[in-house]
Amino acid sequence: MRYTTAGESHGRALVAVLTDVPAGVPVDRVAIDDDLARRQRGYGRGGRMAIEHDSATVLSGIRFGRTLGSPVALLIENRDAPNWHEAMDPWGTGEGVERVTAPRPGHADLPGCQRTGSADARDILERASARETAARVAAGAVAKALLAELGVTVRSWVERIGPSTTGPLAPEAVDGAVVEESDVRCPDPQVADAMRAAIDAARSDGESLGGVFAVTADGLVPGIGGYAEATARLDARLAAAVMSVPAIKGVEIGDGFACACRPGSAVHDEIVLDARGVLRRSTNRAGGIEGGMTNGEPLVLRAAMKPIPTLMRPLATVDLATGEVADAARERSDVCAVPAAAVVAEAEVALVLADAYQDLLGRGCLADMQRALDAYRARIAW
Ligand code: EPS
Repeated sequence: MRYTTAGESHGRALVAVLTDVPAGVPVDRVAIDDDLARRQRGYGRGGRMAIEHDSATVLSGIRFGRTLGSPVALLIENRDAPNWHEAMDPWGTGEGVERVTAPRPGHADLPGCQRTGSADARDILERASARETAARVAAGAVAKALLAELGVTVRSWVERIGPSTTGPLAPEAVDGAVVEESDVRCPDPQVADAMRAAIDAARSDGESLGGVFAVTADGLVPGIGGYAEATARLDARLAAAVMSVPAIKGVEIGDGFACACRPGSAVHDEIVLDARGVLRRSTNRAGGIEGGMTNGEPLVLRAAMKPIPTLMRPLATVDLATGEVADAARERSDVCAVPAAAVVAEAEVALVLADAYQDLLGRGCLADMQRALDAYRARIAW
């Protein structure tokens, strides 16, 4: 399955369209809206989150709670839109609407204006805004529904916000219920306190903060992805998908960058037969991927998010209208959106995994995919 989205941050609505969706997948509307709510939560979010109560309306592709095999279109209304009617009017003249001409360092503002020839960074920032990721989360919830039927679950947690970190955690050491209760998605309550304090300090300093989150998937069969073609490699597909989330500057799988400074014997995971006679690994430094394919261990992916570029104590810029030195534009924004980005990355990971499962098991309907999965498991035998 593949998706595209449409919508500006302060336009009427966001839309996600998913194509190549297998028929017969049970989809729970509550699960979609739960994921949308999880994306909205998080200590350090801005005023917009008090306005929005994101909920997906199904426009097509789902009937009686099951996918039809036709494109699934999902609509999320922007409750803030009426406050921006003049600024975003598709048919207005724009007269009297203030332009954004002081591009923010680190934002899409300047390269976007250069690319498009626009003299108003609002033309760019409306779409570059992470508001768009709500549509991705709705699409990702459909991918998660397919994966659940294939025995795969995707979850996330936050390991670092600014200076406060737990260090890397293994999936089995992370209690999912604790993460879901935490407003910073951190499983360690003491580190979570330090994260909140760091966000408070950043807010009062007019600063913003980034961090590191982990996404993991359990229940994967070996061999998902591919080694024969560059475009089939699962690690490459996952990295591209997660890097497409605004503000993500780095992605690693398993021990990632740390592997570069260890000898091979301290990097690779020995192959063992477990008590049930299943081929496993004694460790999971590879993060569940070898040679561009799953190896049957949990997928472990980490991503680094930079601090949001909108600063209430702004950096210097050049005003595009006057050529004069200026303070960068201030827009209402978040101090920290790392917990939200983790939920968005879950969606991206789910969409890639669902598509890679379809590559192996077929694309027509869920029942055929499940039969193919049973046969595949039986053939692997161990
Ligand atoms: C966001 C909505 C936005 C911001 C944030 C993410 O709302 P507004 O711009 O109306 O305050 O809170 O946007 C950004 C971080 C960004 O880079 O633009 C959301 O729904 O996630």
